Amino acid sequence: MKVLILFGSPSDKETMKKAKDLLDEFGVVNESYAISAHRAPDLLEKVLRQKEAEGFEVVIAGAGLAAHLPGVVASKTILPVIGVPLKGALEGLDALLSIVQMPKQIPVATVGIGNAANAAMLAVEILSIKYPDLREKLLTYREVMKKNIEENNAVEVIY
Ligand code: RP5
Repeated sequence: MKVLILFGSPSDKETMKKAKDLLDEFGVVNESYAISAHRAPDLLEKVLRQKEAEGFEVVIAGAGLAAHLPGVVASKTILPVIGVPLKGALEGLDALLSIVQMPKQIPVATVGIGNAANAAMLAVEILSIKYPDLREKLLTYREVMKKNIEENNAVEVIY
């Protein structure tokens, strides 16, 4: 169970940590690298090849502004790629549209702006198809989430 977390710049680190934290919570091995698709495309290719050889199974890729990283990664691997649009300008709408509007045949599964935790959640769901222990953890997580929400929602709202 291995997830590769990539982002375009060290300035993306704080937001992308939410992905790492959730993967850690589920016991999914993960590694993070800040590699710019624009500024260091050769290094990106090299790291991708290396991590594929090491058995990484899903890639989470976060980027802001022109946000080409997730699409470039998707072009270079057949592993599922989950894109995280990050706020840089235009409140992240630029990155969202860039990542979500991939042309046919090379998809990037895109989560909400800055929602790196949901990218990790989706990665866990993908991996749970293959790993029964992870599937059990995910079912328990959902059950706990539901109970917490139900308990809170059962309390009358006081304004
Ligand atoms: C993108 O440009 C990065 O993902 C980052 O969100 C944005 C700004 O990068 P820096 O100029 O801070 O390196 O490629």
